[in-house]
Amino acid sequence: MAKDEMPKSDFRDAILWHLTYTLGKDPDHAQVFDWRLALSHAVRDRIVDRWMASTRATYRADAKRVYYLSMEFLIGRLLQDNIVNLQLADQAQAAIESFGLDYRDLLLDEPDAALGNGGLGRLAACFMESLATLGCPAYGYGIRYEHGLFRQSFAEGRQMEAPEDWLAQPYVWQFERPEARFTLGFGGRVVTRDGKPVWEPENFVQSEAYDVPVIGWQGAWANTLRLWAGRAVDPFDLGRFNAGDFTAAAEAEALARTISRVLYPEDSTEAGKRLRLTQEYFFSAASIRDILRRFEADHADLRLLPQKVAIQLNDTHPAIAGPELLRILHDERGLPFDEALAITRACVNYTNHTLLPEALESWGEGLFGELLPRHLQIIDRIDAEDAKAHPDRRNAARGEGRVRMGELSFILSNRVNGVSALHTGLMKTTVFADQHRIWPDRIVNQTNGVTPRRWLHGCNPRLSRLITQTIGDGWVGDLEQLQALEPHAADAGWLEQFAAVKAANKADLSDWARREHGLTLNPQALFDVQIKRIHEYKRQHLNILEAIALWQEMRENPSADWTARVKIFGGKAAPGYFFAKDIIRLINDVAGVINADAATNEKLQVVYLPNYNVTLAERLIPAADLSEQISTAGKEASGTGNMKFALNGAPTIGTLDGANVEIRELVGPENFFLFGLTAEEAEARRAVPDHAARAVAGDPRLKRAIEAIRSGIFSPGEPDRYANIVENLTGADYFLVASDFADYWRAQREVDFAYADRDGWARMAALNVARSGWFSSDRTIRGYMQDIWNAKSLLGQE
Ligand code: B1H
Repeated sequence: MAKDEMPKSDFRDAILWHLTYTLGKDPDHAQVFDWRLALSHAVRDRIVDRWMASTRATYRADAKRVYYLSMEFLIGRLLQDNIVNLQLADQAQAAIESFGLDYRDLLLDEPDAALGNGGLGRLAACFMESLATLGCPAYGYGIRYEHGLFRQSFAEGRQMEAPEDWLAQPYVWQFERPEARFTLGFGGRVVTRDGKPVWEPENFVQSEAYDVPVIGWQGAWANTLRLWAGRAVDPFDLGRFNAGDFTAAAEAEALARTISRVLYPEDSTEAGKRLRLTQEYFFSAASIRDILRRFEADHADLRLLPQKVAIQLNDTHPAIAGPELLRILHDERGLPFDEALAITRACVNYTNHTLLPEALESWGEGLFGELLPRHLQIIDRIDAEDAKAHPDRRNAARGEGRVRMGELSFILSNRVNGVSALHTGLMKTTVFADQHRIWPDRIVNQTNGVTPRRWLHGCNPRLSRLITQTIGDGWVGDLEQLQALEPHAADAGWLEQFAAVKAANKADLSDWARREHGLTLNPQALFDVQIKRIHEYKRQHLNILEAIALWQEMRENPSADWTARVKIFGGKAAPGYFFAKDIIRLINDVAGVINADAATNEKLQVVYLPNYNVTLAERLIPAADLSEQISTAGKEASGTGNMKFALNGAPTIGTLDGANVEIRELVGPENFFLFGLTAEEAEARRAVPDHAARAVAGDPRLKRAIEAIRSGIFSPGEPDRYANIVENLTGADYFLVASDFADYWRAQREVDFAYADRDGWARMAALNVARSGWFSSDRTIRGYMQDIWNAKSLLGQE
């Protein structure tokens, strides 16, 4: 094969061609890494034609475009996802195996792109895939962090953090766009010229674009994820270099690159740092300029903007996009303020993802005004206009010396949405009650969803095959078709096959855990999994307390008929969140003691897998028997892991929180292990004096478990190691761990009982699969298209 004979049709030849001419490698000396890149290039080629066709179709139709602005896109690995969506899996596997290589090894060689913290970032990635699947013309805008979320390891049970390095090797999925640069200003002052305010920034950086194509199911449509990187306007100061100051010569470039250097590892807390605000403005302003450039290429009348552009703010992190759009329309394009405000408001929408007070962004007006002086004036003017129209309005965007981003996003949005029914209801009665009274039509609900391509078809090939054999393959693009499985859940022969899939997935996980971590998991045991960020409201400490109590009871009563369990944990803590780090260490300490106890370790094991990420989730969820969704009611806005587990046949033990409520309604209360206070009861319980101390005193199991921690048996020689946790559990206990413990214990014993009936359990698990089709992010995106964006699918027009 010669270079000018680039093979189009034969996939095997295409891989060889790229290995040779793109990577310059002789097949005889190529490593897994080289083959993986060659395969990725061959796959990428097949995306590009469809990608261009989609872009052309959007131009041709002059269609409305959706712009999804998000600080985070937790995309994980893309090679398998792209292969799956192009339906190349069989060809790719055959080609790779014909070279004598292991196909899975190749897929796993790709770095896991962790440009996000958790649910919020993963949701954005699922949404991008569903937007493409549905043929909705859309762009994702975010930041091309050089370092994604840190890598986690444990040293003596403690979390250690190391920088993540996904860009240390070539990233095949990105296309650099050096021509799509914008120069962005920061700081400086606002002067008046010809009676008009003019912002004169003091510092400038450039935004450089990198595009990642996102291909939908069956390759019918592809959209663009555009990630911005910081670059200096003048990257190199030759004068300083010639004067001998070599480091200073490159200082501007180093500073500019700092903006997109690292993802803030906070999840559900607000960082409040100058660099964070700089990042937020940087990517929001670059995106707004790009959006306007694309619009103005074909339209002269800015009043048409709301017909052609829908902007979605993924939480408040890109909220400054609103004032930036308004500023450009008014200051730079010369529209009257009220018209610029009306246009902005008709384009922008805001998704709220949390009501936790510590997560609601606000900036000191000093810092804000230093960085964005003109935006501060614009925010004041918006507040003033609203005060005129609604004199009884409280909650201005600026007040008490701060700029509050939730309020700002709300008043600048056409629609504001929550991410589950319960959460949206709470928005109306708590954080946004005042706004809801004034604008009763603005808040709408869009319950989250997950893409079935990655979270069932891709990650669980055995279950995918069984489903397709049973009901055909239409479910991958239309997940509600899973309902057709329901009659089979009453068929003993089919249930046996279904149970065999889970058993095989568990065996795979056990093999991997032995290879990778030297662990021996009992594959007969119930795999009980809690994977998510570590946070007090998510209550990993409730789970580990139950493990301690169970262990104590097993020791006391060794001959009882215990259901064997493996409790599996995974998740990272924000580096500065010390309580969460204590919880990690406690789980690891407890695991050490329990797993070493020969009297119980056939019945109970505790395992904490390090460095939880998208790839590990794809491994664990198909192998899980039980899904732990045990947040304090009212605190988890939605959850999306909960949906992935149900879809993969793991029933939930959970509270009435977030989307758990909707999962329980859909799968049926008899297929869900409910426990705990409701959101309303939780609020009331907090007002009861000494609620935690009373709960502990009233529950001998809980008391004994806490005593064990206090005694130091899990921290020999250092009984005070967990004094903070113990004090919290018996004292303030804001997250009501003690109050919910007894009911959690009861529900867990119901799980034990139900799992002992293997046929009954398989039926319950199968019904979870059959009834979870509604949780596809395709359904969610259809909801946004209809209720929020007024956007149309262009499928069939490409
Ligand atoms: C969610 C966040 C979040 N809610 C601040 N809020 C961040 C807040 O870097 N920060 O400053 C990062 C993330 N993340 C999650 O969103 C909710 O807790 C989940 O319940 C929900 O499922 C998910 C997606 O809607």
